[in-house]
Amino acid sequence: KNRLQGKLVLVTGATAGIGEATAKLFAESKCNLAISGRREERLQSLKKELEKDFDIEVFTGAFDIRDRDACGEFLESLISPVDILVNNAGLAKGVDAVYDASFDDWDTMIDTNIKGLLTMTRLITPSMKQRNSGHVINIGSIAGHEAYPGGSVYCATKHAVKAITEATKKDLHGTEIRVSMVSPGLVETEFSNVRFKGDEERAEKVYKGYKALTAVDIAEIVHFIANRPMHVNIMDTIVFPVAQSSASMVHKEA
Ligand code: NDP
Ligand code: 8X3
Repeated sequence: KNRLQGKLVLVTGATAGIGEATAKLFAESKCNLAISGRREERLQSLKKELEKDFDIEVFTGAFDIRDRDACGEFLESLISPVDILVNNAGLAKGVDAVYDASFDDWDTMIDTNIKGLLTMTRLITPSMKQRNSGHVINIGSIAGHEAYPGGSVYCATKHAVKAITEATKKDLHGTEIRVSMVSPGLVETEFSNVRFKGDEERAEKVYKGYKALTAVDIAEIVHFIANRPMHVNIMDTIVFPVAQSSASMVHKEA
């Protein structure tokens, strides 16, 4: 059953990976889309593809989610209120120990994964509250449930996403607004390329020797969560590839 047709779904970080796959699935359900990311060209080509294939409206916003004013301007440009907000934009930078890591990397992760997500939530939830309707779906991580060496700040940002999700649900207690989180393990996207700053060989190694999750695997779960009946609120889902049993236990063929 499609309960999503005609909804406006905002997906942050839709220029790659999980966000792009999620935007495509909502488009298949005949949702209108607002997609964001810094890479304008990718947004434009996704808009073109989805409008042509699904006869929907796609609004694009090429901006850095760390820029609060740009977030606000994009939302003001939308002609109808956002029904579903998928807070997906995020990244890891480096796997350095806390005594070695770069301050810039820390700022980037904190400003994007925590403050960017908070900005969008802060700007969009008032209109959801006014309409007593809406759904916020945050992309967390297994790194929001466990911490691993080299992940002090990335894991901290994802633990923050878990805390923000839980607190947002409680702030909206008694309303019809749903608040959910998806916590993936290893998903093969541009994530490791970004984490290892363009070292492709190192990035590829992360997904070698086992079948990692795909962006579509996670998009299907986001879509499933959104498409539940209005009284059903899925709070969190931890999703691993079958070869993974914890953040750092991954069974790889030699
Ligand atoms: P990708 O690198 O493939 O995609 C990340 C997306 O986030 C891109 O669209 C990128 O757009 C956007 N983004 C990053 N920084 C900014 C910024 N400053 N402003 C605007 N957009 C930004 O990675 P994934 O698809 O894997 O990551 C999506 C989410 O999933 C992240 O929150 C990540 O932490 C989480 N996650 C990923 C896992 C994995 O193993 N891959 C596992 C668990 C969680 P652009 O570069 O165009 O700005
Ligand atoms: C991304 C998954 O385990 O590489 O959130 O941190 S992990």
